[in-house]
This record gives sequence, structure tokens and C-alpha cells, in this order.
Amino acid sequence: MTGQEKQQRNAISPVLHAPFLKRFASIQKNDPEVYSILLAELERQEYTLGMIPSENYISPTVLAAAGSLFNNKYAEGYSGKRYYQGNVNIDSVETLAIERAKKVFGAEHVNVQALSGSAANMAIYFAMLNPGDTIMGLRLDMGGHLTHGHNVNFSAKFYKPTQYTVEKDTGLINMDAVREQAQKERPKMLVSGATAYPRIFNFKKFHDIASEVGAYSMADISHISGLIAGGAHPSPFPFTDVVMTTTHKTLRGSRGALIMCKEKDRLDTATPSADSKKLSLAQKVDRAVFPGLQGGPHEHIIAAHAVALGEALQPSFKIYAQQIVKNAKVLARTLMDQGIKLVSDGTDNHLILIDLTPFGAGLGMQGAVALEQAGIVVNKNTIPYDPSTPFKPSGIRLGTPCLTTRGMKEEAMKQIGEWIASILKDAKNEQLKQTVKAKVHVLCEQFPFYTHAE
Ligand code: DSN
Repeated sequence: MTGQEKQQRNAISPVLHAPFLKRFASIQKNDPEVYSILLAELERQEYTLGMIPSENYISPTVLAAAGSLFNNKYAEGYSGKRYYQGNVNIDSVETLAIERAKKVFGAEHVNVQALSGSAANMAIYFAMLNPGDTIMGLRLDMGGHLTHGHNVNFSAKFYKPTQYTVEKDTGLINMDAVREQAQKERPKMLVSGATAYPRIFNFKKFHDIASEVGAYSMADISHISGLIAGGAHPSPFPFTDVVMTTTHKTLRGSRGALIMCKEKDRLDTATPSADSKKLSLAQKVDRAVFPGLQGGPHEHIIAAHAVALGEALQPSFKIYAQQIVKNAKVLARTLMDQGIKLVSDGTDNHLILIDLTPFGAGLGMQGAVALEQAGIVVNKNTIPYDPSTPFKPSGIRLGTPCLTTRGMKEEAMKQIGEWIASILKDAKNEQLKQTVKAKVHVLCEQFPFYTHAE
């Protein structure tokens, strides 16, 4: 271990972090090799600013459920209809997760078994579409997602994609243009939702357009489901046909996904997952997940979903969700005041997309690496109409969910915004990066997170 590494390792205080670390005592005793990596990761998460907008810090309680003995059970099927014996408690915990999700979002039917967001979107298409049907979603390089019809993804191999864009001068989705394209292309599924769109989605308008052209409406709310749960973004419920969210972003749960849909199939489409029988939309979705695509569900993760959804039902989660947006707005304002260009000139949600083209094309990676050297963890990202390539994009995506979980507020955002701007303007200045890194460390010490056991 180098001197510098030793110094960093000392950052984890045996006193401060002891209550949290106690839960890993058996790893410490029985597998010191894994324990030392875990300790290094704890230190990284505690003493850097996690600003990747799709990440979050889960509570020790969610973490405990994710590492629980529900891991040990095979449970193919659904509550009351399992293929293995011994599922009485699994049924209880899965039903609890479903009921809590219904309460959080106002959903009619919920499936909690999808292993990830992409798998959940695959299940939705398998349940509701036939191969060759048209999917209309936001282009990946405009802020969409691979599974919304990107050409290298299954969603464009098995289905026919038509992709909408954002406007070049505003960075916004133009709903008149979406309607016009939908009328021309007649998709069977109109997808709203994004991974790098800093503005509000008009889910009602998306649903109305879908209805007009004979399509299903689908909202992928993975990034913003925590904001929706906390009333900080308009909801796609109750009108949208099917809603998917991952559980580990602003919703602050363990990794996985929820599929939420209406009971009734508005279009009554016969699909591969429905065979020849007439099934409700809820039945189609359940059959698509299991046995259509998956085997044994991860019940320890489903238990963790139940806990996280329980947390999302607490009044404090509303405050958390609102604070994420307040923090993002202050951060965006600070960056712009410092002369940094943002796509759409600001944000309405948890994320900010920095446009680095005033400094030159393709500088996203250089900017992200420079920020990491200063203890600020973000990701490079394409910007709409990027003059460079997806491998060397011209943007940086960052957000406030993790920082808000740590308890940081507007004052900290101003400070962080100034640090980020100074580094982006002078990315090769080693002295500056070291100075900011030291200040980041002090700020992180003021907002420790994994110090408590529950
Ligand atoms: N990887 C996710 C994100 O960072 O937004 C999307 O799947």
C-alpha cells in the first residue's frame, strides 16, 4: 500500500463508521480480502461527491433486507401459485412489496419480479407487442434509453423503431412534433421517459397521442420515480397503460424494477406472451415476466423493494424528493452563473446536462476524469445534436439524488457548482484539482452517511 493509499484508508473512522461496519463483521472475520475492498468502497462513497443522477445511497435498512435470508428461496410463480413448496413467507413479503407500490404510485397492478430495467422493458414489449410492431421512443443521443428503440438493442431488432428528438435550439421535446410523427408512423407503443432529459414529461399528452393513433402508452419513469412518489414531478398515473421504473435511482431502493399497469387491456392485442387466450393486461405482463422471460425471482431484492417502498410512503420522502429538485435548480443556476452552458438552460428535475462544446467538441470524458480527480463523480454523456461521437461525447450528466440523501442543501450546491465550474474551465490544473479534492473531503465529513446501523 502506498503512503497516499494508507492516508486515504485512515479516512474511514473506526469510531464514526463502527455501527455501520458492525453488520459486516462476519465478512471481516471470514474473508478479509473482500472486506478490504468493501472498506475501500465505503471510503469512496463517503468521501467523494456521488453525482451520477441514476445512482443513490440506500438506507442501511434496505441494505439489510437485500442481504437477508430471503436470498435462499426459489419461488417461481406468483403469490399463492408457486412451483416450489415453502413459500409462505415469500408470498407475504412479495405481496407487501406489491401493495406498497400500489399505494406509492396509485397503480392498479404491479409486478415486482423484473431483475432490471432493461429486462422489465423487454417483458413489457413481449407482453403487449408482436414482433415487427413499431415502438416510438426518444433517441438515445437525445436523452432516451437503449431499450426505447436504439438500433443496437433488442428493441430495434425484434420491433420496428421510430425515434423522436428534442428541439435543437431549446433542448425540449416538442409535443406537436411527437403527435405529427406518431400520426405518420402509427406506432403500437409510444414510450415516454428518458435517462438524460432535465425537464418535465407531459405524460398526459403522451397518453392522449397514443390513444389517438391506436397505440399503447408506456412511461419509463426510472429516473424520476422518486420525484413522482414525492410529488415533485407530475405522475403518469392513472391514465398510462404501462409504467416501468427501476427501483434504485431517485426511488432509493435496491437494484431491480417494477412494472405497473392497468388491469384491463385497452387494445386487447393478441401477443406471443398471451397465447390464444383472452387475457387482461395484468395477466399478460405477469406471464411475460414469468415464465416468458425469467425463472426464479430475487426475493431478497423484492424484500428490499418492500422496505424502500415503505420508506417512500413516509412524509419525510416527500421532503427528500422536493429537496432533490431544489438542489438541482440551485446547482444549475450556479453553473450557469459561472458561464457553464446547460442543455435546455436549466433543470426541472434531479439532473443537469452540461454542454461542453464552448470548450471544444468531445470533451465529456476529459471533464468527467478531471472532476473525478477532484473527488466529484459524474458521467460523460452525449448532448443533443452532439458534434462528436457517443464514445467521445461533448457533455457531462450529473445530479443531486445522492447528495440530497446525505442531507446536503442549497448552500452546499452553490459551493459544489463553483468547484465544478472552476475545474471544467481549467481541467488540466493539477493544483486546483487537489485543492478542490481536499475541500470535497471536508464537505463530505460534514455530511457522513454510512455511519449508522439502521
Ligand atoms: N444506466 C442508467 C442510467 O445511468 O441512466 C440507464 O439505464
